[in-house]
Amino acid sequence: MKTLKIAIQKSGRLNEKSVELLKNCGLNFENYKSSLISPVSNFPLEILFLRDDDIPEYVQDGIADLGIVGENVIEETEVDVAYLQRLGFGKCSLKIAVPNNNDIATLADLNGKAIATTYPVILGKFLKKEGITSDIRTISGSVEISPGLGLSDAICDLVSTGGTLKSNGLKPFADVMSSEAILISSKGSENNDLIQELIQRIQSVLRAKE
Ligand code: PRT
Ligand code: ZN
Repeated sequence: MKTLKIAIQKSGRLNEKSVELLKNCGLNFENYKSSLISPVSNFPLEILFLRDDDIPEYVQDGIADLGIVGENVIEETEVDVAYLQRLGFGKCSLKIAVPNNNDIATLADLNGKAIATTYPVILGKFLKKEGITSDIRTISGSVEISPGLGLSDAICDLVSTGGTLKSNGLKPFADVMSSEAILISSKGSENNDLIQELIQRIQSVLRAKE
């Protein structure tokens, strides 16, 4: 049978839990060191270690059959992939946050305001649905410092503990989406026998954790 490929994050917030999940499924492989591909010795599978941003497209294009990535990244890249299983880790929310002292009280107050984010696609859809027209400023990182620098009136960023917002004098204002790590596959490969076998194993690991 054809060897499958699963793409997981190389390093970062999802790496450790992704590796742990696959190991708990009984898969034997070396964790990422310098090689981008690690073969599994006891299952026809290879692990690809990638930047999380690249995972949805690799899966959509069939370069990887499967991937583990945050729902936020999938939605932002607007790929067409199959959602196979929510994995219960990497939980966070994408929120609009505003400075503690400000005059933004309702969503409508965001009209004409500048919002800095690394999630312009998701934010754009949210604002459109709410009938709000803001100036979306796409930046590549350190979003939380932009209101303090006078670069924006609000931000839209991922929040888990809320500590980052707090230490930058910001408070959560509106929930845009909630997210967690998800197992995805290329469209049409969901019914592959090996993929089904892996899903079964993952589901029993998740059930054992409940
Ligand atoms: O290098 P690579 O591109 O692969 O990684 P990355 O730096 O883009 O992503 P990484 O590792 O930071 O996050 C990977 C995924 O983890 C995200 O896409 C989310 O699905 C998920 N996740 C869960 C989070 C958080 N929680 C989170 N808190 N991703 C980022 N954050 C950041 C947030 O952007 C903010 O800067 O943490 C800060 C807020 O955290 P709190 O705890 O202070 O609220
Ligand atoms: Zn990334």
